[in-house]
Amino acid sequence: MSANKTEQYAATTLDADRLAQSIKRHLQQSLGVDLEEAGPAEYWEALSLVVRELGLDLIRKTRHKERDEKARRVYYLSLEFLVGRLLGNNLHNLGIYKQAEEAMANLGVNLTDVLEHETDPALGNGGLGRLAACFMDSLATLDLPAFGYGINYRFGLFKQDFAGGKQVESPDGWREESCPWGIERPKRKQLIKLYGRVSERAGKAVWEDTQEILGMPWDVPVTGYGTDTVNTLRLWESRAAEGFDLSSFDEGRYQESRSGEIQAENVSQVLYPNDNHPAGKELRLIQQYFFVACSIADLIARYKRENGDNWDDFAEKVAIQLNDTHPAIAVPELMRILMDEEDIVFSKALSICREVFSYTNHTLLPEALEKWPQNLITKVLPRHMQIIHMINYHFLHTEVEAQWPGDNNMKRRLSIIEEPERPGGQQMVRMAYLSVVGSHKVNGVAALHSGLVKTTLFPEFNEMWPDKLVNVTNGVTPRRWLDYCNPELAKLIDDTIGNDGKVDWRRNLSQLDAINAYADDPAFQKKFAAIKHDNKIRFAAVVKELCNIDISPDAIFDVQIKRLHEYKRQQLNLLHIMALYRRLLDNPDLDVPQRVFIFGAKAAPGYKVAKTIIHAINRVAERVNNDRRIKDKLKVVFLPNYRITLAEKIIPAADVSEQISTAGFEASGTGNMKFALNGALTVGTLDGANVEIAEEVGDDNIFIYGLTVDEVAELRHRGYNPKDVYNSNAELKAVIDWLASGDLCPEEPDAFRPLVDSLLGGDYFLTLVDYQAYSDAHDKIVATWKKPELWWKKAIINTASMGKFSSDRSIMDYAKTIWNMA
Ligand code: 7GP
Repeated sequence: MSANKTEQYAATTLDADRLAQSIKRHLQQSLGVDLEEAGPAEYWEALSLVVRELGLDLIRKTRHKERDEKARRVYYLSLEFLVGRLLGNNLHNLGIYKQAEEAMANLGVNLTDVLEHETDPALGNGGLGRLAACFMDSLATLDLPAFGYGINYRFGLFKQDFAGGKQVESPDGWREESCPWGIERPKRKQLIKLYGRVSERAGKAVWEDTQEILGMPWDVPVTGYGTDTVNTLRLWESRAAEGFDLSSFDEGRYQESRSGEIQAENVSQVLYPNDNHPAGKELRLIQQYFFVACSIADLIARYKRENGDNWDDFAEKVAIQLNDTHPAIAVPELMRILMDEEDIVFSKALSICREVFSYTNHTLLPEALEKWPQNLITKVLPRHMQIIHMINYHFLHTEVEAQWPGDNNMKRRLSIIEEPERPGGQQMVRMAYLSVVGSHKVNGVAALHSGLVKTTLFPEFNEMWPDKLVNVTNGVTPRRWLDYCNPELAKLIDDTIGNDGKVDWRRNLSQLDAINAYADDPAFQKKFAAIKHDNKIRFAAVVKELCNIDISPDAIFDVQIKRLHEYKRQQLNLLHIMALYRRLLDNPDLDVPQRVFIFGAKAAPGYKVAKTIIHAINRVAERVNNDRRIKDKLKVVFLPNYRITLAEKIIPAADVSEQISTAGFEASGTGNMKFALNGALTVGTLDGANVEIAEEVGDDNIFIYGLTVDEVAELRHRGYNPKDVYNSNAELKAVIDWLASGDLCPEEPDAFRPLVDSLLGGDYFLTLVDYQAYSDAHDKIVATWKKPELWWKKAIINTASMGKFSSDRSIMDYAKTIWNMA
């Protein structure tokens, strides 16, 4: 590992003067802009080009080094990479942030303003996509040879606005702004096939009469912190293959004449906006196959360039991580290449696949587990469907048979192909089973979740292959989520525990532990609290600008930011806010601190109840924020268009972190880690990584409430009627009745019906059951807030105890237990 090499590299070539010269050169010669005309946007682009140059140079060197060392590479296949803004992060990682600041100042511009001109590449939905981005950062920081492979969507996750409190979506054409980070690499383009049919010639399967589309790679350099290593995120864009007949376009009959054929450009057009829910559309399957086929062909070509045609070493050189089941079609794709193009027999091909692939599961939600109709796969990828049958046959009749001889029921249960429940139903391909059967390791993303993967999701697989299912607890990169987003706190930590090579918490987060010694120190508490206050002032200005709401930095900032989903239970937060408001109306002189409840969340455009929850929160916010009777004791803010850039501003300003999912539903969560790292106290259920956060910070320093996984199971077993809770809790009944009354939305009195019906008609996510415990937990929060020395002690302990949750630790776990790379 190369401690300060980059700093040396950057320092010797790029001090502030050299940087300023390069910026000017790019302004004039790359962008054709006069210095006098240049504004922050142009400066942003020019500085990005400077950093890109440096990145490309280092990518080249990284590639040479890897080629010489012939190391194993990991390929991280993911339909989503939610990278966030790149310029500031790259400057930090390359060790030239200060120089850039100085260079810009010399040019009469403020770097912070310049950085605000970058649009977020929103190439992901939520947790799964952001995790992939944190992992890319850690892989480079740890000098591990790695590629990320994904799709260069033209439209990322939609932009969100509110009209009358309702979510309104519009397309996010992020690339219409200039994006200097992606570099087109025509030399590495791929041609992939779709549709057609399979015939047999001379005993060999031939996939023919196919349509072809071209995959054009765009490479994004991924810098590591304090190292020369720069890895590549290779994102594929679909294009019409050469020779694609465009004449019918001219005749205006394009749509009809080619109906039944896909329009190549459509494939990489849009990210499907679903989180924890598959879209099930043909185009989505094509997206999956498109990026998988391009990536596998690309990595095989690299292997052959470096190692020749000998397949014996392939598994030694290549590890492929499937980020959920979205890339699962990679298993039959690699089988197809090995068998049909490389003449390797089935059993050998399967064992190569099993050495190479591993699969991460990110959800237990039954409706989120991908299944594709067999008919659809047969139509789009006929050869792959045959291969899936071959894998399934071998699996059931050799492996399952050996484990449970003669047990046909077990074969039916474990079959990759699910038989229809009712006559006339469709056969479905279970992508999770395909992924498990094709991999050597399968991991969940937090200890609790991985346990449930073993006991409830894949118990039979766990019995068959006791070493296959493992845990790798998620993590977040401390570079972006502390150093970069909370520079004042980063500096306080440096000043307190040092930053001298021996201590380097940015790369060894467990060193934060040393901060625990200061948790009781009044002087340290004062500084810690002052930083939070500063962050809150800055964030209050953002709220004023975006929402025109005044919030006081002295209030408790209580934050829930994540995708809108019933299992995440924003509705529980809402019901409690409504109750607080009513308590204040009953007694405006109630001795309570000021509180601001802050939300950020996008709902999938087709998810009705989720959209209703957004609408209801906004309507309650409007009412509460404009009611003078409660004397500003309560405010509610719903920030529009939540995204990485907003998260970076909210998290350092948060006092309370809401992690309140129904136990057993949130696989891990990663926002929970970011908040605690920045000194917010968690109110949460014993779900996902909250369990491990509680272990690290200690039960006294987290507000845990609500049913546990076992209690949830027990309650479901006993049977549960939400009306019983509703009728026995007067406060809860009153707020639900209020929601149902139409009072909050007179022009559309039934607007909140879908939410009320979901709560009273089944309450699958047990919102009502957990209501009282949640409300009690908030009372404890208020009591603690009233004792500042206690509050700040807990906050400091939270920051100090987050060492485990660095994505560097996660990546080292993968490297050791799954990729065999460390
Ligand atoms: C998320 C999980 O919901 C979240 O708990 C976890 O922290 C995150 O992945 C990273 O592991 N899942 C998704 O974002 C998702 O879309 C469906 O899952 C496949």
